Amino acid sequence: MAEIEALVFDVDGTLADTERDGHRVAFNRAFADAGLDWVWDADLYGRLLSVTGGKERIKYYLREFNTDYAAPADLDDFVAGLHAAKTRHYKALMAEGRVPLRPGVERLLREARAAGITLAIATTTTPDNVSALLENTLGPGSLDWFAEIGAGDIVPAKKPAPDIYDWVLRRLGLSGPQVIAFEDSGHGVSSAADAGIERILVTTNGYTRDQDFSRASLVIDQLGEPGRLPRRADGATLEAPVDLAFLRTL
Ligand code: XBP
Ligand code: MG
Repeated sequence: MAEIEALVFDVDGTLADTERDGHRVAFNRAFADAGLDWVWDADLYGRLLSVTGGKERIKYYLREFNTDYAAPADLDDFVAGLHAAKTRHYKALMAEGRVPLRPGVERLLREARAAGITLAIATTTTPDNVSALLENTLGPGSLDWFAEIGAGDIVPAKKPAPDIYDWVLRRLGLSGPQVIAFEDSGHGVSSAADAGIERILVTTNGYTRDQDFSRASLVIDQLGEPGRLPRRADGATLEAPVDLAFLRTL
C-alpha cells in the first residue's frame, strides 16, 4: 500500500456529531423565524439525512414529507433565504460551544500535523459552517491546519457523487491510493470510493450505524482515546486508539 500522503476528513458526523444538535436545531430555528410551523424532530431528521446538502434537504422535505405546503413560485430563492438563516443559527450554535469534536479527532489531527502529513476536508456542508466548527473547537487559526477545504456548493453534485473528493484530490495533486478518507455515512463512503480512495475509515454514529459500509476498510464507533478503545460492530475492540501507526496497517 502507498505511503499515507494525506488524511481527508468529512465534517458532519465525522469530526463532530453536528447533525442532531447543530444542523437540525438551526433548521428549526430558521423555520420558526420565517413563521413556518415545520418542526424536524430527531427521527424525521434521520430520514431527511438521506439527502445531503441543506438546501437540497429542504426541497426533499417539501417534495416527500410536506406535500400540502404551497411553496412560493420561486422555490430556489425561498429555499436559499431559509438556508441562509439556518447557516446564521448554526454558526451561533457553534459559537456557544454546543458540539464538541468526536473522541480522538483532535489527537489524530495533531499527530498527523506533527508528522508532516497533509490534512484536508471533503464535506457537503457550507464553508462557513466548517470554519465555525473548527474555530470553536480547535481554536482560531485552525482552518490553516487543512491544506484544502472542499465544501458546499463548490461542486454541483454533492455526496454520494464523488465530485467533492475528486476536487480535493485534484487540488492536493494526489490520487486515491495516497490518501485515507474518514467518513461516518454510506453516502460519504460511496463518494470517497468512487473517487478512487481505497482506504476509508468509518466512525459511525446514531444516524448512520446501520448503513451500508461494504466499501469501507474499517468500521468502528469512534477513533478512541487512551482508556476509551474503538469498537467494531461485532463488539470487538481495537487494541489501541486509532493513530498513524495503525492507519499504516489499513
Ligand atoms: C453533511 C450534510 C450537510 C449538513 C447541512 O453531509 O449533508 O447538508 O447536514 O449542511 P456530509 P448545509 O457529512 O456527508 O458532508 O445546510 O450547510 O448544507
Ligand atoms: Mg458526514
